[in-house]
Amino acid sequence: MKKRVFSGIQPTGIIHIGNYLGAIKRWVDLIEEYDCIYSIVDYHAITVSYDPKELPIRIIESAKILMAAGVDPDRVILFVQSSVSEHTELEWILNTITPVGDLERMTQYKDKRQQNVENINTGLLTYPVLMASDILLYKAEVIPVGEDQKQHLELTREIVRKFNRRFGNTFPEPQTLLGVAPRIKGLDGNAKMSKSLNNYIALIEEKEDIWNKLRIAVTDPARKRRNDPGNPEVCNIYSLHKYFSSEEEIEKVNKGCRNAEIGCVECKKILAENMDRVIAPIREKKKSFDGKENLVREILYSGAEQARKIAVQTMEEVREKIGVKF
Ligand code: AQP
Repeated sequence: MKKRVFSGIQPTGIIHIGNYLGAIKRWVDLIEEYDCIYSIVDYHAITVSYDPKELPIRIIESAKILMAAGVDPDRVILFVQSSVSEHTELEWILNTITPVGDLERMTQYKDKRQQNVENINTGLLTYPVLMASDILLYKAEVIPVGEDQKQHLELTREIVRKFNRRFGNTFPEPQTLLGVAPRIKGLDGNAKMSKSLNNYIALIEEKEDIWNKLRIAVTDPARKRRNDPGNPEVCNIYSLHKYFSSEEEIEKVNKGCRNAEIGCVECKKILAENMDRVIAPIREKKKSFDGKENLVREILYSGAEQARKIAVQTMEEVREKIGVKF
């Protein structure tokens, strides 16, 4: 029996290279060895302000990008969270064993509170409980995510221990599997690359846009002029080279920056070329799904059907264990 993997992504319609290197690339690498379930987690996305007319479009766009990046629906279950109502059902039950204090301590909740002062809703607080139910509904054991989700997974393990102690052994403790780059910084060179901060390069960015964004990206702030030597260790462009450029090029820009042989523009040009080499096939494949929205919908419906079969079984067991089956 293969171990089960679960992970999710919010349907913002944009997947950036942080999401890709932090999680999605791992999703794809795991397909061969594991039984993988991947979800477009729309109920997570409605905790912040959004346009209900746009959301269905974003769901489909996200599915197209995931498939273009290698999430093959013939080999994994790919579905939309809200299509399987057991997610929210299990969440309610898990809510009853999750201390409010634990949720209030979550870093993401504290950040989102500040970013959404006009709407600090309960969903922001209970987000990690829904995430726990996403995972536990499928009894997943391996969870590929970026570093920002580590704390939520620790809480999921805590919820598992509590549930199993109280109601008998039911769920395995899921393990966090960090991506190849657990925390990609945004083009501001400071914050996490993030859609809401608009400091990202999209996974389907056009070549000229990759350059336009990199051109103005922050480098070593102490390197004021072309002839100043720079420090690659504090330069975000250098850290991005590590994921897109060859060993020789990384060495070349490292040395060239330190002795001012290479300027930031040249360094960025090399990165832009290499980045485009990775992004171009994904971008083109994504375009091949454009106009085929009905096909994408069918894929997601069929994924939901497969996911539901597992979810229903888990909920049968959970209902019996917590004493509401009579
Ligand atoms: N900068 C990042 N570096 C590494 N991994 C990252 N992830 C997100 N940003 C980075 C990982 O991508 C997966 C899917 O993320 P999500 O859908 O939960 O979105 P997010 O983390 O909320 O991404 P954003 O861009 O920061 O969205 P907004 O701005 O809307 O909040 C997760 O595994 C995540 O760890």
